[in-house]
Amino acid sequence: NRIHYKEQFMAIERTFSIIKPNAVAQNVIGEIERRFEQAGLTIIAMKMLKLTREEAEGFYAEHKGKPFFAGLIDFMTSGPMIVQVLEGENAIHHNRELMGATDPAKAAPGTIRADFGSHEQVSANAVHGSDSPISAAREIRYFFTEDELFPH
Ligand code: IDP
Repeated sequence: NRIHYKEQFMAIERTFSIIKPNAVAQNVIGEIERRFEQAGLTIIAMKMLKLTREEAEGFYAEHKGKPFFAGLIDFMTSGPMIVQVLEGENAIHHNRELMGATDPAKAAPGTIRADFGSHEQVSANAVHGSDSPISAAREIRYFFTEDELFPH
């Protein structure tokens, strides 16, 4: 039946998103949120916060030891950012498409990172988005409790 079909084929997912400190400093929070909303993703949780080094290191634990790690932590603790949960069909992949490639200089034209990321500093690439369902679950839990999520 119809309901069954929808459940099976419309993968409604949640993904974790950050509007990074450089984008907050550039005053483009609204422009970035507009892109998510126009693409059909719904913001079901959000807050502004400034990470401590410990929090940033825990969040990016998988990158510990990489040459860019210290610079990434410096950048991610440099100012306030927006953490949020986006919900929608294929939200994880859809968000990654809207974001564009990690390096803003290589991101496709019209993507968030191409438009708002730094072309001098890869870490300042404007946004973060979970890369898999397992990461999404971990990252959402890192910043939000269940009662801070407001599904539509
Ligand atoms: P992603 O954010 O596109 O998933 P990851 O490889 O998971 O990319 O890297 C996490 C973050 O670390 C990136 O968003 C970027 O801010 C930073 N980063 C990744 N690679 C580099 C690099 O080569 N130089 C500086 N920063 C980097």
